[in-house]
Amino acid sequence: MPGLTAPSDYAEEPPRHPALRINSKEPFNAEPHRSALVSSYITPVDFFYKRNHGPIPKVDDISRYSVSISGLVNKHIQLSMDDIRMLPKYNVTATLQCAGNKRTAMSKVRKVRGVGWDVSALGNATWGGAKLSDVLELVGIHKLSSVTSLGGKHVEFVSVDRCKEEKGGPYKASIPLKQATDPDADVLLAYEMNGETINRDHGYPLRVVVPGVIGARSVKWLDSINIIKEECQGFFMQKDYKMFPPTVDWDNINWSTRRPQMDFPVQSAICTLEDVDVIKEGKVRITSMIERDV
Ligand SMILES: Nc1nc2c(c(=O)[nH]1)N[C@H]1C(S)=C(S)[C@@H](COP(=O)(O)O)O[C@H]1N2
Ligand SMILES: [Mo]
Repeated sequence: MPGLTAPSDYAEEPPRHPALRINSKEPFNAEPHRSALVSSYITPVDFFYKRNHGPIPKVDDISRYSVSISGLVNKHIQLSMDDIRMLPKYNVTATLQCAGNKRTAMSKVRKVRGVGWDVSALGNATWGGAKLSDVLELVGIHKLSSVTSLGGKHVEFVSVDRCKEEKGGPYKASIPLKQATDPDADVLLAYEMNGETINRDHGYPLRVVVPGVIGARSVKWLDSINIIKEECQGFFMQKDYKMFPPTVDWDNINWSTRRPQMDFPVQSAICTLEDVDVIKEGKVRITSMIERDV
């Protein structure tokens, strides 16, 4: 049996906290209520939003799990979990935010496609793992390089989960090689979340975390890394997660005219109130999360 497999249906989903607001059951998409989101600076794993495009993969035998690195590099390798754990371990506290956050509110202005989210499709976690820049050195790609000797300019991450958008194929995404090889960009292959082994919903046994970039590029259940010339041609890079001016609609969209969305500022929202709450007229004191924690 291979180390990591993708179920074809939802019969073996992991348990989830009953307090989550479920936006779609299959695939499972859920977020915490606003008050739960702001109750701590580090979002507990149970309350961290879960964003999936298919059934959650399963590890049958962790000793057989490996991630391959191939493509436009001279050396192709397979790394086991032990190999990854042998590299220096970093803990990076970073906010992961889905590009679809606040979609429900946006739809009130103009209809948006996709799963509806309130304001909590984001979370702040401490991710533990190896730096991608260290991993890429194992195949001879030096720190801060933006092109390999064979012409590779992008790093593609491929999972095993089956998505209908990929016609049953796996979820995938890429980032520029320059970002992947920059130790200061803190791109991780993470095996821990908030000090514990990362759970199935969040990418067990290994996921990518790309700080500062839309959540869609932080590929979960990592199966292979490919060094490629052009950016990944997957659905979520080319036919989704792009920004267009208001003149563009579904009947006149030309996807190739825009780059995939990458950098994404963290959004703010008032979380101690729900949309239906009413407050008295007058002065209101607003306290930020950061202010509360320091
Ligand atoms: N393999 C895989 N990786 C994935 C996804 C997915 O469906 N499959 N969803 C992406 C999206 S759109 C987001 S916003 C984040 C969500 O990560 P989380 O569920 O750990 O919060 O994972 C990304 N990585
Ligand atoms: Mo997302």
